[in-house]
Amino acid sequence: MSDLTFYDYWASSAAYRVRIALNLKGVDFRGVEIDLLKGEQSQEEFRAVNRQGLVPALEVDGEVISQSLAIIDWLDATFPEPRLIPALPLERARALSQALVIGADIHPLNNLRVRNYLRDEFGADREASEKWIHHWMAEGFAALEEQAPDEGFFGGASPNLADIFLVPQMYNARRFSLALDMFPRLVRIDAEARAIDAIAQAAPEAIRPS
Ligand SMILES: N[C@@H](CCC(=O)N[C@@H](CS)C(=O)NCC(=O)O)C(=O)O
Repeated sequence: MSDLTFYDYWASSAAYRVRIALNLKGVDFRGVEIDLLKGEQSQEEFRAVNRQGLVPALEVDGEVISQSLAIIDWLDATFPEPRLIPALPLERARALSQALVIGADIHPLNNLRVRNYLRDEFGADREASEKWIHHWMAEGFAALEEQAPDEGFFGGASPNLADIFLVPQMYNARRFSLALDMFPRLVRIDAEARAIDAIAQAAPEAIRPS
């Protein structure tokens, strides 16, 4: 059994994806909190772990995996049950494509360092920043809403990679007060996923240090 150290931050939605995968698979790990608001991600100690200065990162027997998708892919290959990334090529491509709407096309545009850059270099105030966030989230959610099933999860009877990316992004949407009435299927899937114990225990409010 590998020795796993997980670099996490309670409010990080990218780390939240990995927490869900770890919990669904029931994997044991040692958690290390990197406080993004205190700037710990930019300090040398963490940069030595992940040169990008981003959470999540997973250290496996001294080897570091960064990027939530790569970490979840490693977890799925190493702890196959329950399977999160489908095996059939077309289903696999669909799940990756849906997850990447969030992981590649929504989240990176709305990340803390991007918001800070917009503020510091372009003078974006709170209102402008929120408008920016809403725009990119709504555009990605609209594409996902069209692909979302009327019942069950993106993964069918149980959550798959797409659902694992959706739940934290819906948390971000609520956090940044995006109106969600245009996305009823996403709202339903998110609520049903968060009712699953392993997913509920990965939520920011469940792990936030007091
Ligand atoms: N594509 C990366 C994104 C990682 C990322 O952006 N993490 C954010 C937290 S959600 C972070 O560490 N931000 C620190 C910063 O912006 O300074 C992944 O999926 O792991």
